[in-house]
Amino acid sequence: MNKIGNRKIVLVGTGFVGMSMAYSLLTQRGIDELVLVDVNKDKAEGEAMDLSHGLPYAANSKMVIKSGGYEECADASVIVITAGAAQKPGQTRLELTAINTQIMKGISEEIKKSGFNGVIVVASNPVDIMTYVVQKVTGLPTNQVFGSGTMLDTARLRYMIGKYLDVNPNNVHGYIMGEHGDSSFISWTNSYIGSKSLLELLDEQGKGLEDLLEIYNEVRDAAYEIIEKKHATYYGIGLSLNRLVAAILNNEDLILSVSAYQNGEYGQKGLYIGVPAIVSRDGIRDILKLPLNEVDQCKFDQSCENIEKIIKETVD
Ligand code: 6V0
Repeated sequence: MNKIGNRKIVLVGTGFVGMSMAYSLLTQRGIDELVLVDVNKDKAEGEAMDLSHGLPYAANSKMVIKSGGYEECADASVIVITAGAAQKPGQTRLELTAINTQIMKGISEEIKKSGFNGVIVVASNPVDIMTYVVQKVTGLPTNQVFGSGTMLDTARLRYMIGKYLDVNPNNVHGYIMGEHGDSSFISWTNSYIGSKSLLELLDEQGKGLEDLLEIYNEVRDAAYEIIEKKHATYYGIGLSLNRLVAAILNNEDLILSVSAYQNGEYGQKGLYIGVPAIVSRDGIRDILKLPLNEVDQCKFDQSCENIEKIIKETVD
């Protein structure tokens, strides 16, 4: 049974990404306990001390923040995994696979031993593959394990389109789908500004498709560019994970583009990949099926093929 009642979160991996999320969790009211787990115990302990000292000014000043081991997972409601090696300049996410697969296996075995039965969110890269590994090893139902997928890419897209059209990014409805990586894509025909078709709006304003393609390229290359400039990306994903945790804890039924297990919704089965999905207390409640045109369906299938190939070569 899901133990959402106790509103306890375990974060595994207290690096840049994990701590960006942890810091932003302090802006939420609904969290009772946050436990930091890291192979580097001193780091986890130091981070817990540092964060705790901000509690008098946090949304919930009575939140308990501490470092600990995997036994803390037993009664947790959500585990977020951000452990692992990060992407180096010039390195693709997929090249990280071999190292991070081993790390995910070790962590998942410990989580399984604890008897955890809540929701696991994976952010470690390559996220679609790492989520697959975590689900396989923990043996938890596929809806209870999912990845941050293309949530960050979608946030970047909404931000950039919002700026381009001068509308609030909250009114930009469109999803980056596919692998969180080079083969991701956006279904423009399923993108809306408010309830108006994005393509119709552009047509009305005499704007061309080239601008959209440029925006997509910027979204796709954003991680590479940021890593080139500051060696890592973490605030965007930290806030994305913070939003995901809230959606789970508050049973929000919020539609987000995450790495969800495929049961044929888009014609593919047996892998995790970025699609819009309804996130609630039990993890993924359902996948939103968008009517993909032939070109987009081909892109989706190709992205799945890329992921499956890597899984066969490095994981299975
Ligand atoms: P980081 O700052 O090096 O932190 C990684 C942390 O993991 C360190 O504190 C390590 O000590 C810890 N760690 C390593 N092995 C283990 C283990 N076996 N058990 C527990 N802890 C361990 O990396 P950063 O925080 O920048 O990145 C973490 C992961 O997030 C990487 O795989 C990134 O590629 C990935 N990202 C995912 C994004 C997404 O959109 N999903 C976005 C950005 C980064």
